[in-house]
Amino acid sequence: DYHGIDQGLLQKMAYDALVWSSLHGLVIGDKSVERSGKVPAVGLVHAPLALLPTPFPESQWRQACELAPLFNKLVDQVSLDGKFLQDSLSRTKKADSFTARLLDIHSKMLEVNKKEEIRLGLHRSDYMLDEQTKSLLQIELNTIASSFAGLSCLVTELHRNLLTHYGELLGLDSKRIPRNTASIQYAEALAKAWQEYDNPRAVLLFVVQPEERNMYDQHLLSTVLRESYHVATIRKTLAEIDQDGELLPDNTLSVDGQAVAVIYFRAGYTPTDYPSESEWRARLLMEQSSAIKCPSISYHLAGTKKIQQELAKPGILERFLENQDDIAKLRECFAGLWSLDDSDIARKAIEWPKLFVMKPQREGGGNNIYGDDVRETLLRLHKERNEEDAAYILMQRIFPLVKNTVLMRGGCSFKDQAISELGIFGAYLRNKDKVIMNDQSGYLMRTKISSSNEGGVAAGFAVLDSIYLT
Ligand code: GSH
Repeated sequence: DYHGIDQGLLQKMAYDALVWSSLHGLVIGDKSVERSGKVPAVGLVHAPLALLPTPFPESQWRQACELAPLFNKLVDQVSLDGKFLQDSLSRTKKADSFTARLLDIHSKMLEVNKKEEIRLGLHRSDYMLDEQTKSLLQIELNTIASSFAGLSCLVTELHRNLLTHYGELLGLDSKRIPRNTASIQYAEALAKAWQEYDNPRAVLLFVVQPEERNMYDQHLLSTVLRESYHVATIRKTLAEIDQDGELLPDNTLSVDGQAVAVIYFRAGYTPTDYPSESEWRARLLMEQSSAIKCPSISYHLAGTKKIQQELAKPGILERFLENQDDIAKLRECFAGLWSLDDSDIARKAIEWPKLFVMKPQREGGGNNIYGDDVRETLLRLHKERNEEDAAYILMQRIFPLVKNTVLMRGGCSFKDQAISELGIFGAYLRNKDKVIMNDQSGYLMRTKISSSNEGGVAAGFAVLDSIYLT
């Protein structure tokens, strides 16, 4: 319990943490500074962070790490079953125009029998530890724009550094914070994919949002790519790709006259990333190209909430995986997941809305429905009897341990009650039938005030954290 720590000591540590963050690039763009996000090194601020690491049981940590290669493989297998993706999402398509556009691109690729021979997945599976049962339960699996591989390593280093200096006073040992090499491993996966594409002149394309605050997390990866692998990166928005990109006769994607080997999406996961047809044209153009997409449209769809819910149904995992042990391990971390047309569950959720979360098919945080709003929304949807219910899934609400924490944002530290969510990064690379990488690649702990229902750091609700193994 970090609230018991002497005030003077806390202030000293907070000061050191801010200096360390500035010196080591644990920073994001400052939204209050106009040119921030457009020009590097202008308007930056330390990333929101927890001052000290959050305790986490070692066995559940290992369990989460072991699951990463299994999810990597599962996503790959699911992505190969175009009919499963289309059928499972067919009702969602009628209710959700964003998913419908993604499915249209997917159908087009099925029609022309597009083969993605080289497949790169950079996923992050997020978990919470249910306090009562101590079980590790999956919140979601991100298959597009999984953030913070870069900054999470820096938070780990910051916490180890603070414990090296203050650990004795606090009774904590820096070595109990596991090392985190997510940025190196993600850069390695991107570099290896680039090598598989086998065009030494081709570049790696980062697809970015026009206004991005998390650019240093992205630049950490491009820097490793350049320094360790001599791979050049270009950054473009979807609109710029529409303008500056073209397909050459052999399906090479060319942007500003440069061939692109790997397309790494750090945008394109949310409807607001597609304000006009131009952005959708860019998405289709990239999908049609021979470049390696991280993610391809089918990897993107395999990460939707609806597919997560379908995979949790009895007998579905067996269609994609053979090893019974692997299946059992995956199933163990599945929370209760239901579609709204399960009327028994819908009735239960109207009666006890606090035990459920309603989730739309959205990424990036800030979209879920909680508490009494669950009841109201369900009753409204029931009355209206249209297709809108298919836009949502219901998930069991998970109640993690609430703990006193010191959080830091905008240079200030404050104490509050908080809960945490552990993300495990995974990297997967396959060329035809050769699996080149299938690894767990580091972690991201995020902590948020327990009274807030929303989760994302990028969306402004949570802070970056690391774990202290117990
Ligand atoms: N565009 C930003 C970036 O590239 O870092 C944000 C992307 C984003 O929101 N990614 C989601 C995520 O990992 C997954 S789709 N969020 C973690 C968080 O914000 O805490």
